[in-house]
Amino acid sequence: MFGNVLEFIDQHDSFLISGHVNPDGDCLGTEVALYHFLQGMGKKVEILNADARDPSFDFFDRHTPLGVHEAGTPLPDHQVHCLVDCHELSRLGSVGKAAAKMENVTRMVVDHHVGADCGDGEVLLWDLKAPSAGCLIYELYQHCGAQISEAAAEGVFVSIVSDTGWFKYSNTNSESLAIAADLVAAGVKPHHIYHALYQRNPPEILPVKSEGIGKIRFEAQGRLAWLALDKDYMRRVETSEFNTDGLLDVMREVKGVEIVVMMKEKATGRVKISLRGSNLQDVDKIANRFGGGGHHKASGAEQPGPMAKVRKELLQACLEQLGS
Ligand SMILES: [Mn+2]
Repeated sequence: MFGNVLEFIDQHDSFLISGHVNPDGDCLGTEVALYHFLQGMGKKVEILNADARDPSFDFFDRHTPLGVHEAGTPLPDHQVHCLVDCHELSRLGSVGKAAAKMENVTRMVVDHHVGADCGDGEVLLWDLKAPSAGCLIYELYQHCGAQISEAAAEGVFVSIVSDTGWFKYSNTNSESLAIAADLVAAGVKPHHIYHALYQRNPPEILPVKSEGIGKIRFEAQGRLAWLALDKDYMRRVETSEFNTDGLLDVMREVKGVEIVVMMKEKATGRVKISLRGSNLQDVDKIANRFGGGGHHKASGAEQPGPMAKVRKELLQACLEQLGS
């Protein structure tokens, strides 16, 4: 796989890199690492996402321009479009719509999510067993024997800690730890990254967080934890810049919980679904039933709404999976 991809990269000059909507640490970190890898090979590279990065990722700006697409405008010229941490144009938001209109572009997938056949890619750097998409860029460096730069190492490190929950999840293995050790040797400072990501909250998020915790509910003798966040609450989340992923962790911390569900109502009324499973539960199967997907232990979907309908159907599907 890596040999073919390197050969393909060799034969092309200009690359556009885009990740999924609401880019997370794996998505952004992988983009950053791939950007520097391609630049190191003398390529013309640009990153363009549908959504802006979260302010906590501002440290990436030191080395890497993370461009944001203006919806409805055409994409800059490029020969290769790299789809990062996803494998379908539909995950790219406004960038995907603009990309569908481009001709003579080859799509390269850099991903580790469950999916059928090739997705929308023709060239694949796709490994379901990779702890993060960024690990695939690390492997690319290894494969061609190039020294990883500090900027690229930082990207791969953020991708790993993001997708392993700082080495807490079941995808933490000797491989992800060995890669992390190598990245630290290349100059990455884990405590700086942790501080940048999690220890710069404004005090205003605390009441929003505690209100969110108060909305957590349990079913099936505590095996299912769920949380439905309506529009009004989500507006306060946005103004306070609170990251609701923390609420998923709060639910996962409770003894006996096997499935965690978070539903967030967008301003449009659509409902974003996040699912997390314990070692006993494959939540990707539930996400698939609602038109989504991801990983076996962490998956998601989006539904048109209304919230009450989504909540009823989703909780029913979770209870069915739990056999209760
Ligand atoms: Mn990922």
